[in-house]
Amino acid sequence: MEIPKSHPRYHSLMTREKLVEGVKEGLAVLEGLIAHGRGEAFDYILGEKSHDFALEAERAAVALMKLAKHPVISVNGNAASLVAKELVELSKALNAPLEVNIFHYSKERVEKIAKKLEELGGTVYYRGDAVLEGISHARRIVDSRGILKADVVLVPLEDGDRCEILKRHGKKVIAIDLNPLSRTARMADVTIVNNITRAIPEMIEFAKEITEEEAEEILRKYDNKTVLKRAIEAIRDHLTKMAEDVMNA
Ligand code: PTJ
Repeated sequence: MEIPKSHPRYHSLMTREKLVEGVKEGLAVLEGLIAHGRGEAFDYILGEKSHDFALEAERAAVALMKLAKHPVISVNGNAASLVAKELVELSKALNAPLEVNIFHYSKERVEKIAKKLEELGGTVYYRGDAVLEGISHARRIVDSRGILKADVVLVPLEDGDRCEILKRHGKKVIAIDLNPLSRTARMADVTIVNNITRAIPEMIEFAKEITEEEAEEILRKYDNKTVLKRAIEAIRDHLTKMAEDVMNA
C-alpha cells in the first residue's frame, strides 16, 4: 500500500505495513497483529516518543549486556518483521548472538526467521536442542549455545511467564514492552518502555558509546522500579494534558 509521507500517521502506518508484510512472508503470526495493536495503543498514550526513562533503561540494558559473559537477544516473529536489520547490528555491536524463540511454534517459521537474520549477516541460534525447565509452552525450546547458557537475555515484545522462568534460572532479563503494566515489564531487571522501532536504533548508538567502566557506573545508579513508575506517570500526565487540550480547543 502506498502511504504518502505527508500523512500525519505516516510512521505508525509504515510500521503496520512492515508487520503485515511479515505475516505475508510467514515471519509473524496473525496474533502478532493483535499484539502490535496493543503496543500501538500504549505508544499513542505515551506520546509516540522516546521518554527519558526509556533512554535510561536502554543505556542500562546496553551496560548489562556489555558486562555479561553470554548475552543473547531473543527474536520472535514481530521483532523479526519490524527491526531485523537493526537487531543484527545491535547483536554485532554487543557481541550478543541472536536466538529465534517463538510462542506460536512451527519449525518452518523458526527457520524463516533465522534465514532472514542470517541473510542480514547475523549469528543466529535456532537449534532447539535444549529445554528451559518450568515453561509449558513452546518458548521452553531453546538452543544449548544460547538462551540455555545465557546470563543476560533481551526479550522484546512478549508478555507471559518466560521472564519469571528465565529469572528463576538465574538470568537477568531485559524487556522491551510499551505496556509498563505487563507481567514481563514488571518482572524484568531492565524494562524499556518504548517502541522497538525506536529502542533498537537508540541502543545501537549507546552500544557504540558506552565503555565497560561507564557500564558499571550506569548499573550502580539504575533503579528499574523508578523507571516503571515514571513510565506509568508519563501515561497519566500525557492523558491529563490531552484532557486539558480538549477543554482549551
Ligand atoms: O512470534 P511469536 O509466536 O513469538 O509471537 C509474538 C507475539 C508478539 C504474538 C507474542 O509474543 C505475544 O502474544 O505477545 P503478547 O503477550 O501480546 O505481548 C506483546 C507485548 O509487546 C505487549 O505488551 C505489547 O504492548 C508489546 N508491544 C507490541 N508491539 C510493540 C510492543 N512493545 C514495543 N514495541 C512494539 N512495537
